[in-house]
Amino acid sequence: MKKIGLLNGPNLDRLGKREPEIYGSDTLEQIVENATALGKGLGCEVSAFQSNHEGALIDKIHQWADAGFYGLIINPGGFTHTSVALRDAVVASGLSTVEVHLSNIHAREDFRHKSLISGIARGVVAGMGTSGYGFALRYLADQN
Ligand code: DHK
Repeated sequence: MKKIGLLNGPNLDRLGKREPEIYGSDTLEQIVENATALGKGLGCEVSAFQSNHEGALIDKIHQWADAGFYGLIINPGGFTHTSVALRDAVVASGLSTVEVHLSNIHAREDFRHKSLISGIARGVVAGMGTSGYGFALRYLADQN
């Protein structure tokens, strides 16, 4: 079984309540449930973690790398646009990484157009709502 980490950053624990017109009405719990079930069907074991704290996200990436994970699906939330440290952790992990955003960050405020993660990710999905997590998982499941 390929091990895949599903990492969600700040404020994504508020999904379902937070600006549903932008982020949709699904909760993070539903997203994790769906990804776990889809992963099983694709031969992947999905482990999920969310934190509002940069260091906790970085520690989890290190742990998953040390535990022999294959891939990482990451929605870094607001840290997308600010965190060199999170980018460095992803690079150091060697995990095959797909960046996911629920919203189309390129169609929003200028400060959201720049991602520090995109340049080191294998792929990026933005603006496809919660389906984006499924697309990322299918991609990672297909890779050798
Ligand atoms: C989620 C956030 O929390 C924002 O800070 C990003 C991203 C966009 C999303 O679309 O999932 O700018």
